Amino acid sequence: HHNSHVKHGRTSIVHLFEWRWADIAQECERYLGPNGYSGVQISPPSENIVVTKPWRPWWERYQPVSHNLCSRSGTEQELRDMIARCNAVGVNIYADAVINHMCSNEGGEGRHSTCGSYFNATKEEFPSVPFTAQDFNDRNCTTRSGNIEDYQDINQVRDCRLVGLLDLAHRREYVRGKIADYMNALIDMGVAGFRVDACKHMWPEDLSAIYGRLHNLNSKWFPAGSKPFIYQEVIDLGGEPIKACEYYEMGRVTEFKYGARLGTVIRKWNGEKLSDLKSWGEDWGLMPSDKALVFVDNHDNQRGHGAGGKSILTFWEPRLYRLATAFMLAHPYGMTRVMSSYRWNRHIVKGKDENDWEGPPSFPDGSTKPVPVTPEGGCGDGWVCEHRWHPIKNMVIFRNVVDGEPLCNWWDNGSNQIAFGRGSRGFIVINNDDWTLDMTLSTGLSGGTYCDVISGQKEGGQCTGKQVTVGKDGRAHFRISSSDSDPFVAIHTDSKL
Ligand code: AAO
Repeated sequence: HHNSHVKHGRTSIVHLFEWRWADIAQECERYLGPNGYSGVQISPPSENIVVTKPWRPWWERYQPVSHNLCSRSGTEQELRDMIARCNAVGVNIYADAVINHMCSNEGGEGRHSTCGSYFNATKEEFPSVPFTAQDFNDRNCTTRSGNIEDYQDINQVRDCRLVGLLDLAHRREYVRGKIADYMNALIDMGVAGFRVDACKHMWPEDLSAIYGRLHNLNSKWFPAGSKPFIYQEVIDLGGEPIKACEYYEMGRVTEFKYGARLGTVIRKWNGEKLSDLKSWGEDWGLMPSDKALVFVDNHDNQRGHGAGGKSILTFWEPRLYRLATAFMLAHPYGMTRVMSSYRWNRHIVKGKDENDWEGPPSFPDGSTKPVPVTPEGGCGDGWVCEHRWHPIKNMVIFRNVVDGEPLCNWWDNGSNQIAFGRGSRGFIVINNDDWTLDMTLSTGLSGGTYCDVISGQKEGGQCTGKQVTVGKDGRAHFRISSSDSDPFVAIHTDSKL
């Protein structure tokens, strides 16, 4: 389950958090395919509880009540159409699979669900699956509250309820079968794989049994015999007995240290500096590169959920965020995921965001708004679309161009100015100091004039931004003011004029 089945040498996926299926289909065709994104992580497609207190929070989608495929993102038909259209332009779909639990024990009884299915959370009855009380872990959980109370106790973490969410008993063959059926329905529709939610809270052997039941990918779009790509959400910042490495064998794993540490360096906290990144990767205690799914922020830690803490950079700090994302996309470590967010009424009181629950831009009836594209190519109506920001889009392309090339020609000033290349195909220079960078550096590129893809790009043989002249000796002069709106420059073989 480690092969991501990316097409055309593409390398980066984008999480289109809370987007409607109809919008994702259009985005694949008009933007993601043409700009070299390899895939999309979609929000959970399964039917979930409707929460009205608070009003339709984004997190209601992490409380399934059945495996029916209707949600705020759209109907099953729209989901199917989106998967086919994205596959047709070589953009893979990875579904967020919430399989650890069903809804909260306080979810009540009725049809307050996104397809109107009946359920009874108090009695643990979900007839649309069906799951009944015997399919849950209550008997295996030893805490008084029935919830996870201590992350130092492995049994609690895996057999008790995560924040009150009814915890499925994956040891049961029946439960494994139902979950596999759900994932197989998506595979047959054409998804390329899954982000599996809350894996820390499931026993690796149970997950392995479930993955073992999965179909091969749909041969309409993927080579016969392809297994679904799987990346597992495990938060391991150290300090807990459950380790990310328990999950490596079964697929990739989210590397939460990545954004936390990178954010600290770029903010220059604790005296850390960009030049420290010379040894970025396993030497920093990060997991092996071929196991890691990496990101600057995710849908949880951009709003204070999950883990990572205050150092996490997000679109709310756009200048540093672009710099962090550019570094991530230039550096060979890990498989990269770009976040694409919506704005909410962030309101931090005593360090806590009181509106961290707010759902996507929506109409008064609770339905999600479409994503309008502005004439400038950005997004409106509260959708941030970081994946369309010029430097981020162009660094996704950079990563494709330099794919497989080693990091080389590292240079730093011992402070916050760094540069490095990727074989003979690309070179990036970053200035996060408070003074101008003015240096002649070895780029590894062949002689010629290149267009900087950060301040502009090559269009019809012309450069709309800064030009960089690389001499026959591979050396080029760079000057980056610390007050540039984006204090970094990147060139690659496809940006040669
Ligand atoms: C909502 C309400 C709750 C309510 C519940 C049930 O917010 O108040 O009790 O409904 O009615 C999302 C939201 C939740 C929401 C849930 C269900 O984030 O707020 O609950 O939907 O609607 C743990 C898990 C990790 C999980 C993360 C949020 O291990 O899997 O919590 N992420 C995924 C999804 C997420 C989703 C779910 C799972 C559930 O991405 O969107 O929840 O489907 C420690 C542990 C981590 C733990 C965090 C947070 O982290 O290590 O495992 O993550 O705490 O509890 C330092 C440490 C670091 C530590 C951190 C925070 O940094 O080094 O390890 O402090 O303490």
